[in-house]
Amino acid sequence: LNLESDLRLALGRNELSLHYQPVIDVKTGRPVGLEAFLRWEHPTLGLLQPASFISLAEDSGLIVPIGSWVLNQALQQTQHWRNTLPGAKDLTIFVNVSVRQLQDLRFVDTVRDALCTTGISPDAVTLEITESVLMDQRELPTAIVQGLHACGVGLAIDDFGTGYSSLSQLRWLSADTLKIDRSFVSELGYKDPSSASIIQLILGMARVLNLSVIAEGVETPTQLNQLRRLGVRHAQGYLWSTPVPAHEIPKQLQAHA
Ligand code: G
Ligand code: G
Ligand code: MN
Ligand code: NA
Repeated sequence: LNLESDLRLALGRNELSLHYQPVIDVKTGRPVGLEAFLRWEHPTLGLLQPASFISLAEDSGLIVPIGSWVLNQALQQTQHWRNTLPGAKDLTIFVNVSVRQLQDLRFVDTVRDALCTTGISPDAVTLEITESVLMDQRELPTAIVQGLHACGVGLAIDDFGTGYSSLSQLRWLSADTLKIDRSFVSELGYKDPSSASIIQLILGMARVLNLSVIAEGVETPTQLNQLRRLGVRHAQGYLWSTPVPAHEIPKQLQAHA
């Protein structure tokens, strides 16, 4: 078994797919966006989660062609839903990108091409970058950050609160959205009030920097109520849905249309 040579063939063999998890407006309970998650249907190992192959894809450089496929697939699918499903015309899409993709100077062209080919509005698209990337700013070329802003797509900082980004780094990246790491959400409701304080701090910072906030990993009604009380407006998590295959999305969106 050589996972790397299998992954090299996976794209051409149509073994990759995307699952989608709704992002919910907690005031209305309606899905307003989707986050795309990569899956690999391996010929003998079955359905693989990204944890078992993303670092392989990054180390081998295969993340570049795979990431380009992810972007095109997610944007095309979302634009199709925006055009065909009732109540979905403003649906947004969140796409995870690895630092390895952001270091390839062709990445901005990949994004621009995907926007052109699919015709989706750049306002509807946000790229997620994990916070740890900001720890070393040299990892993220300024030309790419500027190029992405010029394309008009949004940038979100994923797993926020687990890395070490400074306010000046946040301002430099000029992100639009902070995604609160699910570790803070999962601790809500226990006796230790520190995760609620951290979430309050993140919300205050987001207000000052004019950023949107999404809470990740919401699993219980208690967590949702606490988040509402703290003033969180958008959330995602198993409370509403796990990431699901594309064919299940229309009925999820229509249930709320
Ligand atoms: O879907 P979840 O199962 O197991 O995802 C695990 C991790 O893999 C997450 O950190 C997520 O950001 C990352 N991931 C999921 N899909 C993609 C993708 O399409 N591209 C990249 N670069 N990372 C992804
Ligand atoms: O891209 P990111 O690193 O944020 O990936 C989020 C990961 O968390 C994915 O693997 C996704 O499947 C998973 N996830 C999404 N919602 C929940 C949840 O409510 N609880 C838990 N435990 N995991 C979740
Ligand atoms: Mn993410
Ligand atoms: Na995250």
